[in-house]
Amino acid sequence: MWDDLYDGLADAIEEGVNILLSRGWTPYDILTKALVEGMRIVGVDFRDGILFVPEVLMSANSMKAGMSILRPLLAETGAPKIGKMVIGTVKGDIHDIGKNLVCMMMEGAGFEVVDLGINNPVEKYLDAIAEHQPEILGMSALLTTTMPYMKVVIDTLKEKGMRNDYIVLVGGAPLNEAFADAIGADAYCRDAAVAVETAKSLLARRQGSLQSQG
Ligand code: B1M
Repeated sequence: MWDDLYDGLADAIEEGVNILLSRGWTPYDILTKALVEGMRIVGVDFRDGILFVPEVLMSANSMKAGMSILRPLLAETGAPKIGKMVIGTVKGDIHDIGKNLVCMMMEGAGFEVVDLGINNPVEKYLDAIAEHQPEILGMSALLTTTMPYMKVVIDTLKEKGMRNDYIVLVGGAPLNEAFADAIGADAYCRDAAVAVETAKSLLARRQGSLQSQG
């Protein structure tokens, strides 16, 4: 499957996902061991100038084809929703595979997720949080040139006196904890599993402190 992902063969990836499911693999293992690991290999060769944008786009589309089979399976918990998150990739950035993965894992963990897609200016985030009233705001950036935009969004929340109304989680390959601290986010999430754990623990802490205030 890593080779099929590398070669951008979406049909073969769909077939591979279905074969692994029929062999009893869990959706999570297929996602992480087959798809995410395959995409990591694509990323290395993209970085090294062996693969180019059109090829990587085909790999990305194949990854999405596999993810679309897994998405309903991961979301199938039937449990009541434990919280709501609005998430989007920031302005200037069209990378969405990692963000989509975060959406899938959050849904699977029982969160309601409002996905704003890619290339979001601050207004889009503000409109969405006004409309959906989430507890969590998530932002994704994959480029060193777009990650500073997260600070624009957080600073705008501060200016409007709304910063403390939301848990702000940020993620994406070029980020780290120090960056998240520097821009005033609540936490940096290394991957989708960490995003779920962090969302759950910060939400629990927040609900605890709200209860003790009340
Ligand atoms: Co682009 N790209 N790309 N790319 N691309 C990178 C990011 C790059 C590192 C490749 C490289 O090594 N050169 C590089 C950035 C370099 C830098 O900024 N220093 C790069 C570049 C340069 C570019 C272009 C500028 C190339 C060009 O046009 N010359 C261009 C930019 C376009 C734009 O955005 N304006 C571009 C375009 C593209 C494609 C369109 C071809 C395609 C994107 C397709 C798509 O997403 N639909 C693409 C891809 C696929 C990649 C790589 C190869 C893979 C990214 C990916 O999907 N990873 C990437 C190389 C790399 O990252 N090693 C690269 C798999 C994914 C599962 O991981 O996204 O890290 P990731 O998500 C993880 C965590 O980061 C975290 O959880 C996820 C799941 O575990 N996470 C969050 C992510 N977001 C989160 C949000 C959260 C929490 C956790 O919120 C709560």
